[in-house]
Amino acid sequence: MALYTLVIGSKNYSSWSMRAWIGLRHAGIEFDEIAIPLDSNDTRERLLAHSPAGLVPVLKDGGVTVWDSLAILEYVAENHPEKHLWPEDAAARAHARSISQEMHAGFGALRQACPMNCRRRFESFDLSPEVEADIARIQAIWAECRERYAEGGDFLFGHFTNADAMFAPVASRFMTYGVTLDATSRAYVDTLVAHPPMHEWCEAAALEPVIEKYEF
Ligand SMILES: N[C@@H](CCC(=O)N[C@@H](CS)C(=O)NCC(=O)O)C(=O)O
Repeated sequence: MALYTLVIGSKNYSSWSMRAWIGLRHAGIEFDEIAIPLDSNDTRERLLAHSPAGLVPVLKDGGVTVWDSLAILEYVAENHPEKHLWPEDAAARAHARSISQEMHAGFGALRQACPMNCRRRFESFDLSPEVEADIARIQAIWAECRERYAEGGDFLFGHFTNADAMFAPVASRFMTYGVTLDATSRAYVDTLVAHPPMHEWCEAAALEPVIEKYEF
C-alpha cells in the first residue's frame, strides 16, 4: 500500500485535481488513486465520503485528510523537503507562494469562460476583454518569474515547483482554446505540456468518457 491516497475527479475536466496529482507524480511520491467521475448520479455521495467539502482533490495520509489542492501541495512539500517542491531561496519561495495563491483565488474570468478540457482543441475561440486581462496578467507573472528566478531550468523557478503545478491547468487551457501567447509564455507552456506527469495525465484524460455538461 502506498503512503498516500489521492482522490481526484475526471482527469479531462478536473483542473484542481490535476494540480495535486502532478505535484505528487513529479516528486515521485507513491500514492493510490481513487478517481470519482464528475457529474454522475452518485458523484456527490462519493465525494462526501472522502471530504465534508464534497470537492476533489482530497489527500489522505493515515488519519490526516487534506481537501484543497494548494493545501495538499503545501502538505506534501512539508513532508518531503528533499523534493524541493518550493524554491530553496526564501525570496523566491515567497514569490512562488504569492503567485500560487493568486492563481488559487483569481482568474475567474478565464476559469469560467475557458473550462479545462484537456483533449479538446478549438481552432478559434472568442475571448472577452476580462479573459484577455487574465491572460495578460498570467503572462506577466510568468515573464517575471522566468526573468528573475529561472536561471537553472525551464520552469518558473528553474526546476519544477508547486507553482508550476498550480499553473499546469492554465497551460492546458491555453492549448485547448488556442490562446496566442508571447514567446516566453509559449516556451513555458511547451515545457509544461512536455513534462512527463502532465503528459501522463493528458493521455489518461483522452480515454475518459465525454461529460456533456462540461462540453460546449
Ligand atoms: N479550492 C478547491 C476547489 C476544488 C473544486 O472545486 N473541485 C471541483 C472539481 S475540479 C469539484 O470537486 N467539484 C465537485 C463536483 O463537480 O461535483 C481546491 O483547490 O481543491
